[in-house]
Amino acid sequence: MKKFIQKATITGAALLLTACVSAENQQNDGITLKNCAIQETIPGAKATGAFLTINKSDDSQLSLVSAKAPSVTSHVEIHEMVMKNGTMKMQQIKSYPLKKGHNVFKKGGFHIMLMDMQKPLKVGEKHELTLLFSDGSSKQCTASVKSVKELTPKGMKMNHGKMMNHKMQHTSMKEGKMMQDKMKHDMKKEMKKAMQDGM
Ligand SMILES: [Cu+2]
Repeated sequence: MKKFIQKATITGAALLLTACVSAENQQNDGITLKNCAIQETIPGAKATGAFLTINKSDDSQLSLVSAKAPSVTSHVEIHEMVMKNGTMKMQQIKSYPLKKGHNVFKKGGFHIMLMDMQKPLKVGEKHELTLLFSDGSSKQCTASVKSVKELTPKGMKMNHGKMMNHKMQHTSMKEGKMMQDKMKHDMKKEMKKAMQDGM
């Protein structure tokens, strides 16, 4: 009997160990990647954006922590677009908490940034994109290189208007119209620059 318990314990420990090991670098079954795409490189730019929809099927806590695109570059970051002093800027984030359902990475919003690229990407090329998650698992998709036009959301301009209105609600009435005009101007400039950088 004692021997049996010992054996059972060892088997249990071995199973646990196997489970831990296989969680590392395992394909995450709760995650589905859709519409994987990379924007063509704009002449002169060394960076471009990668976009996709990450669908999470369960309520588990999971974050996107990094991404890889070895055939494009070794320098990949996760970016968000933020309003700073009335202008739109993109900045790196360490992780992106995934909600249940669709998590959309698109132009003008959260995106994967491919940086320090050695050669330009042309429409029609395909590159492997690997996403790495907080539990050590990963998921891969094949991203097609698409044109700037194809990847720009149709309602993008409208969304910016919405964002601006939201910001205005937090601004005192005094600062009013002047700031709104300045913001419009700066945002146009920043968005233009960001687009040139590949966003
Ligand atoms: Cu970016």
